[in-house]
Formats: sequence, structure tokens, C-alpha cells
Amino acid sequence: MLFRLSFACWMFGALSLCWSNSPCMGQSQAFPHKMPSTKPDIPLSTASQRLYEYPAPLLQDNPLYTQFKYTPLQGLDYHDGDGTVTRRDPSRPIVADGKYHIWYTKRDTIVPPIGAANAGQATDEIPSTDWDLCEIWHATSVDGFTWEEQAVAVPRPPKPQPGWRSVATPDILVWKGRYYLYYQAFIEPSGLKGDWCAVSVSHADSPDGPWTHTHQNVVPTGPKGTWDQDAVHDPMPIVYRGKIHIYYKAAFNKWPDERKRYAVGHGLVTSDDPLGPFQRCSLNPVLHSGHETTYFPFKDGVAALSIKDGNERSTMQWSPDGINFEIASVVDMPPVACAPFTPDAFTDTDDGRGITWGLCHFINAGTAGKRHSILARFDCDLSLDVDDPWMR
Ligand code: AAL
Repeated sequence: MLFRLSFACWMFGALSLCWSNSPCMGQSQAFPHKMPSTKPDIPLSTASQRLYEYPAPLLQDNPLYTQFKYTPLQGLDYHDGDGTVTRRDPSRPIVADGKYHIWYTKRDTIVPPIGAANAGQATDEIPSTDWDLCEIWHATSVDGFTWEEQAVAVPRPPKPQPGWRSVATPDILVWKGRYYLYYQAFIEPSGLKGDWCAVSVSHADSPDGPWTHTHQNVVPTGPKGTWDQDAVHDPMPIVYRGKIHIYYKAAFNKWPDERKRYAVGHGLVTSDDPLGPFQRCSLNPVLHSGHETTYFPFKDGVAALSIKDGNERSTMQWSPDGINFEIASVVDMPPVACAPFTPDAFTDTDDGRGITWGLCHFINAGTAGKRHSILARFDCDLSLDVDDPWMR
């Protein structure tokens, strides 16, 4: 009885001590009703402190927050969605001769893909994945909604050149009046050992080609045992601080490796010459989330949209130097394989104006339940200058 009484007294004493020391009891230094634009000099919870650590202004004024609206494209045929034709992973649109130009992965095969798990049964006519046995095609548009397919820009080169099996996932660089297409070059069906491929480049005097294939792996991969040893995807070039910056993704442990340890990392390489050699950034990976890459100049730094995969999926990020990124906002339903129209991607601006629209893809089950992809348009407001007619 005596023990119970003294235990109760001890509990009461301990609880009242905790209660009186609890930060929840203080009222005198409350967070102000009008949101302070700089960190107030009062005790703050972790979430309140974090508010002041984001690179962009707070709440509704954040120029790196947006919602996305989607519109189907007109003018492209998909064989009624039977899975034999795919268009996916578009490049960013550029303007030349009064038209928008894009390049993208196109597959037109006798059957739909049989899937990465069956890659061993893929043949010269039967694709493993949606991006196996593909070519890079070119389309133009005057309004960004209706597109006219032109011709193949980069066909598969003969065996054993890089890309003989498939060329896919292109993006464009305009540098000193010439055009450079960077893309994934496969030398085996995707899925056989993983999604293994290197990045090749072709160049031309005009967006209409002809394109000269260099047959070179232009983005240096990491040494064996490192994160980007085998699979370098989604090359996206911008010109920043006088140099060509190419951001890329490496998917490590993607099938058939241990899927539960699947991870992505984004790397950066830079050069003064579009054909290389490119130097690897010593701080790679610069981002650990985001399936396809989307980077664009924003103010004097670089913004990134981290789309699928990783703890920071569905975030906009910003970096003051193109290397050290921080979360600027969280977004809903971001465009997959996002390829924004970015008029200042190649002007070496130190005052990037942002983006308002672009292209992306949707992966479709198709009528026979087989996978193929379609291109679509998105619109958004990640712009500091929406009155510029080319931004609309
Ligand atoms: C994508 C990209 C790359 C991958 C595959 C095709 O959307 O990340 O291109 O290899 O999926």
C-alpha cells in the first residue's frame, strides 16, 4: 500500500515536471497570424523551421509550384491502340522556321512487346519492352497540339554499332547553330540483363536532317561497381554557365536484378564540345528521385522536376549551381517523361524564365491488354514571364 502511494506520488511529480517544461505550454511567443517572410526569432517546430529552408518563396507565391493540365495530341496514328505502334519519351520542342519540332521514340513492330521478363525470347522482329526495336522519329507542329509526323531522324545503325538493337529516348541540343540529338543506344534487348544502354549522339545542320550518327558512347559511365556502370538513360542537355550540361538517369538494380533494391540516381556531365569529351561531376549523383530527367534554367540556377521513383518523387527542386538541389515544392500528377518547351535552355541565360507547356507520354494498356505509349501535351505555370508569346 505504501509502495503504491509513493509510486503514484512519484508519477504525479514526474508528469507535472514534464508538463511544465513542455514547449506546448508556452503562449507568449506564438507564431504570428501574418506569415513572416523571414524566419521569426522565436522557438520553432521542425516543420516551421523547414518552411524557411525551401529555396522558393512561401506558399501561394511559390513560382516553382504548379498544377498540370493534359490534352491529347492530334495527328498521330496508333493502329487503334493494338500495341504494335508506340510513341514515347519525346524531346523538348524547339522552334525553327516558324514551327515546333520534336523527336521521340517510335516503335512499329509486328507484335506488341512481350515484356522484360521474357526478353530472352525477343527476336529481330519481336520486341522485349515498349522501347525495344525502336527508331528516333521527327514531327512538327504550328500550334503544339496538332503534329505532323515527318520521317525517321535516327534509324538503328548496323550491328554491332551502339544502337543496332534500339535507339530511344532522345533529346535535343542547339549549339552554335547546329543541332545535336542525344539518345539511348541499345546493343541487346532491354530486359536481358537490366535496362542496359549507353548514350549516343547524332548531329545535323538543320532540324530536318540529315543526321550524322557518330556511333560513339558520348556520356562516360561510372567504373564497374558504381551506381551508373551499365544503364545511362534520359540524356537532357542544357547550356548553363558557358558549358553544355547533360543530366541523365541511371537505373540501378532494375530487373532482372533484385527489384526491391531498385533505385535511380541522376548524374551530370559537362563539356565545351557537344561531341565530348564530357567530364563527370564529382558530386554525382545530383538527385536520387525522378524516373525521366527534366531540368531547365530558372532564375540564375537550375530547376528539376522529379517525377516518378524515389523518396522525393513528385517534387520540384531548385539548385543555385546546377548541382546542389533542394525541394522547392510538392506537385500532383506531374507529366511522365516531361519534355517542356524551354526557349532559354540553350541561351546560357542567368535569368531562366521557366516553362508553361511541353510534351509527355502516357502508357496505355491497349485493346489487347498490351503496352504501348502515346504522346500528350501538358500545360502548367512554372513561368516568371507568362506574357511572352513563345511561353504560351
Ligand atoms: C523511360 C526512360 C528510359 C528507359 C525507358 C525508356 O521512360 O526512363 O527510356 O530506358 O523508360
